[in-house]
Amino acid sequence: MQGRVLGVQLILDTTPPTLSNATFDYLTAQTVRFTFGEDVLASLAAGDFIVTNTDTNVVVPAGEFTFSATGGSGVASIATLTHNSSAEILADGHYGVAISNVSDAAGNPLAPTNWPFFVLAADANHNHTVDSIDFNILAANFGLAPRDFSQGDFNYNTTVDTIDFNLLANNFGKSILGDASAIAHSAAVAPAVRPQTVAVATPTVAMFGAEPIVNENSLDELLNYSYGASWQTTAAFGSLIVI
Ligand SMILES: [Ca+2]
Ligand SMILES: [Ca+2]
Ligand SMILES: [Ca+2]
Repeated sequence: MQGRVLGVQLILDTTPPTLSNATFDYLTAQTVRFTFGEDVLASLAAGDFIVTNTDTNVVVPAGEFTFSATGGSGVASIATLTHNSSAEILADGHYGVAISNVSDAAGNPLAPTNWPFFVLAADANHNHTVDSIDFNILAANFGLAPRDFSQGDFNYNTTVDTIDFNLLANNFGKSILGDASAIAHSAAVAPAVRPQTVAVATPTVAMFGAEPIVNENSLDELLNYSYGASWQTTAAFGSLIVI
């Protein structure tokens, strides 16, 4: 009886993993989510992801995030970092997530990767600018719960209230453009009039107009429209918005 030689085909994986998708999920928390092109689960750890405010070059402390990873053999791995609710919400600005020490089962490393995103409080529709569109969204949801960021819950406590109102008032007219080079421009076009945060009052739904505010309204027009005769000046508005 002749022996048989069984053929064994070795398939060597020499292809490094890729980052196939990345998102900043901002609706109910501030979460960055990364999907890789293949299984890299065994290599994933919280320390592989460093979040830096690229406007200030300050690293967000790792302890402010909760890390998780899912996947398995033959499955694309997903890593998420969720900014903890116990920490202040991430400050407005541009951010980059540096990803390192990620590799597939064969040891092929992910090329050094830095993924950018931006944070702008009260930008309900996430279009880089806080304007009357966002104001109308907040007004339509004021006093309601549960709501998410796109509905005016800008501090992630599920309720749209004066805290969210103040975040919007403080950022009204502010833009954060898509890349760091735009920051100077953004600052240059910031409105001269900014509400002050000095006194205490509680806006109610009744204070908001029933009709949408058109986008070309100035801040003063918007505030007069919203608050009527009792709130004719920006100064009066300023006295309204503080917690
Ligand atoms: Ca591979
Ligand atoms: Ca907006
Ligand atoms: Ca809220």
